[in-house]
Amino acid sequence: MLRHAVVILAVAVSLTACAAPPTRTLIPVPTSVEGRGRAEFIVTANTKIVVPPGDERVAWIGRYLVDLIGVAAGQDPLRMEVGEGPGPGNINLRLAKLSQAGEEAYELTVAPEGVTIAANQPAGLFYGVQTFRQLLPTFVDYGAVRPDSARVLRAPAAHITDQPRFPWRGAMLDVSRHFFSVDEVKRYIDLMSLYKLNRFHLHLADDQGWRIEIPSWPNLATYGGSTEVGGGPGGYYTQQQLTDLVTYAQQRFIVIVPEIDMPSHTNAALASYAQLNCNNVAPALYTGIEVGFSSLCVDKEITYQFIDDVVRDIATVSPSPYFHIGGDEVKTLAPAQYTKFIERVQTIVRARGKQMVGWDEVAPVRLAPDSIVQHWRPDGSLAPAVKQGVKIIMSPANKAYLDMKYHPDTVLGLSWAAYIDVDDAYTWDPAQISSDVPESAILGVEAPLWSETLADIRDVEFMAFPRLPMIAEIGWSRADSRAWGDFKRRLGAQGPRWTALGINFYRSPLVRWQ
Ligand code: TNX
Repeated sequence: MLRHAVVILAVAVSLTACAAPPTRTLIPVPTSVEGRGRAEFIVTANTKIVVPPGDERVAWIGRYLVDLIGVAAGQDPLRMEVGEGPGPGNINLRLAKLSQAGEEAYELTVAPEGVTIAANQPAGLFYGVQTFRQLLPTFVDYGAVRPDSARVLRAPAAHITDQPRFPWRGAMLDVSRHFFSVDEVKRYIDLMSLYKLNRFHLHLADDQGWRIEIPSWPNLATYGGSTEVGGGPGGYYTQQQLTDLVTYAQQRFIVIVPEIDMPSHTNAALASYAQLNCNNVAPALYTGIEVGFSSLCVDKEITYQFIDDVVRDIATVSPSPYFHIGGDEVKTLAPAQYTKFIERVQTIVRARGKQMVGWDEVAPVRLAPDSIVQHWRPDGSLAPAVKQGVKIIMSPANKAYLDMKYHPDTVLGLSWAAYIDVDDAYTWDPAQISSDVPESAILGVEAPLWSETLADIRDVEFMAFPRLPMIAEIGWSRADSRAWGDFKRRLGAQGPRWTALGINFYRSPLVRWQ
C-alpha cells in the first residue's frame, strides 16, 4: 500500500518536472484556476458551439471559435447552434450574471461532459475563449489543417474564474515613422487579442508622416503621408480603411485610440500647408529621426481651425471616447505658450465629444476631470495630474517601451531609455513606479512601439514578442499572483504557439523555450 503510494507520488513528481499541465501555462495568469486531475474534454465530430439567440456580438465570438478549432480539428467546420441551455458534449457560450462584476470577467468550466464559458458581457466571453484556446493543443494555432494534425483536440478539465486588474491594457503602434499596411495592423490587433489587451493606440501623425485621410485638409495624407524614415514611400489610411480597422478591433473587444501628436512632432502637417507655419513657408518633408524641432504656430487662429477640422474628421470614423493629442517633447515654445495651447486643444477635443489623452508633459496644465495622462518619462512629474484627480496610464519608457533594445547586441530598436531584457520588462508593477501615483489613480498600462528602426511587421513582432504578453499580464493579473520564475515557465510554453502563428519572436536565452 505504502509502496504503491510512493510510486504514484514519484510518477506525479516526474510528470510535473517534464511539462507543466496546460492550466499552469496560461498568460495572463487568471484570478483562480482549479484543476480537475486527469479529466479532460475532447472535441468530437458531434461537438457543437452553442450561443444564445439575439446577440450579434456573441454570435460573432461563436463563429470565431468555430473557425479556430473547426479547422484545426480537420473536420468539416464545427456546427454552431443558436439556442439556450447547454447540451452535453458541447461548448456553450452564455451571458449570465456572474458573482464577479465587470464586463470583462468570465468563468470557464471545462469538464468531460462539456465546456461552458459564462460572462456578464460579450467581452468576457471573448476573453474566456482566449483562455480556452491556450488550454487546447498548440496545433489549433496553425490556422490550417496540417498533414500531421490527425491528433485529438483535448483540453484539461478545470474551473477558471477571471477578471482584469486594470480597465486599460494597451499597446501603441507608431505608423508614422514607418507606415504599416492595413493587413499588418490587423495582424498586430490579432496578436494583441490573444492576451486580452483592449486598447490600441494608433500614433497617426508625426514629423515623418501623416497617416490618415482628412477630407477637409487633403494634402495632409497625400503629401504629408508620402514618405517615412529613410525616405521610403510611406502611405496613409483612407477614412474607409480606418473604419475597417475600427470594426476589426471592435470585434476583438479592442478600442482604437487615435493620436495626432501636437504642437510638436508636426513637420508632416507643416510641410503640407504653408499657412500652418508662423512664417508661412512650408518646410521640406522630413525622413530623419530627430525630435522636438517642429511646432504648429500656436498664435495663429488658423491653427485651431485646423485642429478642430482634424478632430472632427477623425471622430467621424473613430467612435471611441478618446482622442490623444500627444503634447510631448516641445522644444520651441515657452511654457506659457504650451499651457495655453493644450488648454485650448482640450476644449476643442471635448466640444467634439471626446476625452483628451496626452503624454505626461500635459500634467501641469489645467485638465478636465475625464482627461487622461500617459506617463512615459521615467523622471516625468505626475503629481500635478494626480492632484487634479485625473487618471494615469503607465508606460514608463525604461520598462514598457517595446522599441528599446533587449540588450546591446539587439540590431533593431533604440536604447535611450534602457536596454529592456525580458526579465526587466516583466518585473515591475505599475503601482510601484512613482510615489506620486497610487494604485487608485492608475487607469492601466500601455506598451508603446515606436518605429524609427522598424520597417515591417516582422520587425514589429520581434520587438513585441515576448514583451507584449508581459504588459498584458501586468495589466490583467493581480500583483500578488505574478512572479518571474513562474512566468518564465509559462512564457516558455507559449513558444510552440508563437511558432504555429508564424510570429517572429525573440528567443531570449533567459527563457527555456519548449
Ligand atoms: C520618445 S515617447 C518619443 C517618441 C520617440 C520615442 C523613441 C514620446 C512621447 N516621444 O517621439 O519615437 O521616444 O523611443
